[in-house]
Amino acid sequence: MEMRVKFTETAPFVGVEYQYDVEKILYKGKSRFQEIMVFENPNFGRMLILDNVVQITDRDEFFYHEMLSHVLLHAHPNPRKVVVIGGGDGGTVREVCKHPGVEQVYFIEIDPEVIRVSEEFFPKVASANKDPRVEIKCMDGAEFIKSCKGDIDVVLVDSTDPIGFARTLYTDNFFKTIHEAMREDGMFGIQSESLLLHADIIAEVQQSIRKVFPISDLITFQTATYPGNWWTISVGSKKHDPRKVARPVEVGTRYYSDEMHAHSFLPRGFYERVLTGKLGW
Ligand code: AG3
Repeated sequence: MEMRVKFTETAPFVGVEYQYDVEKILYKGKSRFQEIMVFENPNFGRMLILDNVVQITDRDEFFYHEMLSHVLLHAHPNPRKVVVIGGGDGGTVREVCKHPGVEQVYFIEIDPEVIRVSEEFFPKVASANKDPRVEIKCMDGAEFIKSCKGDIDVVLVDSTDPIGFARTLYTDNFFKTIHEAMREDGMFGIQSESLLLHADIIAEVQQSIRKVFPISDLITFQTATYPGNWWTISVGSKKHDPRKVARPVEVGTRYYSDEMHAHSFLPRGFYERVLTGKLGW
């Protein structure tokens, strides 16, 4: 019988485990912060794994990166300065760079090894790292945000799961510093796990955002390779309604569109139940 090598993800906070066939391990190493692995799977292509948790796959990374970037960048009428925290693979920065009006992108990733490995094994994902508008800084995102002077339009937090060193990115304090770092009509989005498996985490993040921002909301979309598959991005906004497309969609995308924008948000009644933790599961 043919023996297949398997990878079993150990994602935090969940009682299910996803398992993938490993065709070939392309990279395995340890940085100052975490274990990094890249392998090839017959369905998803190359997969990037940090501390045994799936971060991206060749096949479905675009859903996540497009939804994290374009919903807010189109709800904002004129985003010029954008901060991306985390997302060392470069996928979010690549999507942000599709907007010709964006003048500056601060790419803040704590672990330089993730950037290096992604540039080597995921060149299509890391393709905008050399864009002249992109400034890469390898440091703690919370520290960087503190140093901003209120001139940021959009902040996108593309973090690993909220444990370990990513935990500080999910606190009231961090949301407050984001609020201060942005202009009077700034907007921010942070990946906030699965609606089906982590409703408690989402409610907590949403309530923290509500304490700081007048407008909060939740973007949801599907992803094959994160547990629970129904994934979320929590949104805080100072002025603009994230549900409204503020300018024409002219960027080249595979999934996001103005029609998709309308489908990105939950019906308001259901959203209120998510926010108040009354989903009943
Ligand atoms: N950011 C992490 C998404 C969370 C994945 N969680 C999980 N599989 N349990 C993805 C980085 C993409 N730029």
